Amino acid sequence: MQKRNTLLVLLFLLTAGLAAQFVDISLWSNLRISGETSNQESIFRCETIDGYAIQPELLYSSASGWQAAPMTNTSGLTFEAAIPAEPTGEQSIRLRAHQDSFTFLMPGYFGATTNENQLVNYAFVSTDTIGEPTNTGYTHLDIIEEYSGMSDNRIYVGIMNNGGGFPVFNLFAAEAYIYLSVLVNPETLLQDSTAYVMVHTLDVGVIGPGLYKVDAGALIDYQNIDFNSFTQIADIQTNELSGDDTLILSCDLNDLTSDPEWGPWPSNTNTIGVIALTMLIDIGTQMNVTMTDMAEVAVFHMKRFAFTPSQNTIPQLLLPQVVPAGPASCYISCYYLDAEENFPLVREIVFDDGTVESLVPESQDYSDSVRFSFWTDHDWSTATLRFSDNNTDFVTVDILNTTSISDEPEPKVITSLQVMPNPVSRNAPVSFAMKLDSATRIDAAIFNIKGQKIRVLYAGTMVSGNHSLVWDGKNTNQQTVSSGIYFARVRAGQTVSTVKLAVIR
Ligand SMILES: [Ca+2]
Ligand SMILES: [Ca+2]
Repeated sequence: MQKRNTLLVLLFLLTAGLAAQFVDISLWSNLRISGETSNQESIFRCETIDGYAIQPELLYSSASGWQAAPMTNTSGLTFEAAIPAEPTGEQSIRLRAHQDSFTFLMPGYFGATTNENQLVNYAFVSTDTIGEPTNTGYTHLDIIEEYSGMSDNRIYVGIMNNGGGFPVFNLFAAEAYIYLSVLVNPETLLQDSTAYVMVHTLDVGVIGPGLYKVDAGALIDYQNIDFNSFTQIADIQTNELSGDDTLILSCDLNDLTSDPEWGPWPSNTNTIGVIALTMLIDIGTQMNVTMTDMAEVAVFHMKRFAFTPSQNTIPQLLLPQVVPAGPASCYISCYYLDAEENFPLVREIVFDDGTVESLVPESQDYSDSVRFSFWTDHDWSTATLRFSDNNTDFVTVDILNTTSISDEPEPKVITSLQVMPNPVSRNAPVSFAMKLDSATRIDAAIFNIKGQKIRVLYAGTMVSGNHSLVWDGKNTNQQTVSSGIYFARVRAGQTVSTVKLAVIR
């Protein structure tokens, strides 16, 4: 039991510290929600960290309390869930991930109207083995579940025990009891190894109640724990939820985060490492301290995610742009901005030939405008950018391909393009003679009268000078084309030359 605990503490410190050093310990990123769809759902998405792809569990608030929604791994590291929308009011989402002896979660949030004296408003962290300590009569020191909560300015840790209340002193047994929760900043733990401890006990000359700071090394060597090395920095509040066998320890976040050794706050990842413990002090002759139980390691992600599905405005599309991006290609972009910070369920470009492509977001932070872009070498003149945050109401903007049109005369790359013979007769190859005044990228192809590319003649760089290309009158599938009108188009840099061909069979 004690060996296991030592290993767990070490694991905790190393996991938390190393993760903060080398990996983003925010297990989830890019939390975002859509508008309410016609199915009366909002779609929630997030990314999880590569290598830590633990299946997230999602709870959402509803009029009938917290409900679970399954999260699906939709692509890569992206997880998605459909949240049934409440007709009115705000909804919240809490995520939790549990693996081995480690839980990562968003604590329950206490707003102005949330009662922090009700266990139902806390987020469940994890269960703990029932039966420690093995001595009879210590059910109050046996942690069986842990809970978490936060408000805008406090952090709450709930310890549920195996019954017997939360006594701090037993006169007949000459014992005092300590209920405590260790708090660490995973991002600075390895630099200064400072841990913080909320302590609930009776001061019998060993330690009194309060918020302390201590070198984490003193906790690892808990069998020789020296409370003299603990420095009190503030008070804590405790609250026993007697009907639920749960003790709530809480401290002011500012007392914690304003301590010089805590580090910057809010931190990059907004996380706090938490571990709940119970201890027994033999106040007979020895004042001996024994650790009696320890809950699982937890990392609280101090993030609240809330949204109001009944309120929705459609997004705005700003600054649509088409810019050249190399030979015969362009870069299409626009900015997407939504008042409710909804991400788009539809984000597509529809070209004039009906081709539909997905625009790619350059960020997933919808609290600000997000640039969507798409690189294409598609042959197009007009296109429509089409977005929707709820898959029902759409916002569109039409764009023109201006990349081959310029106010300034383009440097003329092709000085001549001739075709022989024209009209084209049966089985006679068509020759294109052209003169280039500089080395350039050339894309030459034959198109039918519907504008469909039927054969690529050349795609690559050509040096300056005279060149010729030959078309054997066949399409890409090596079939001889039928009689009719065709076009040979040669794109050189940003200039395009087209020659009409009459094929007579
Ligand atoms: Ca236990
Ligand atoms: Ca919206």
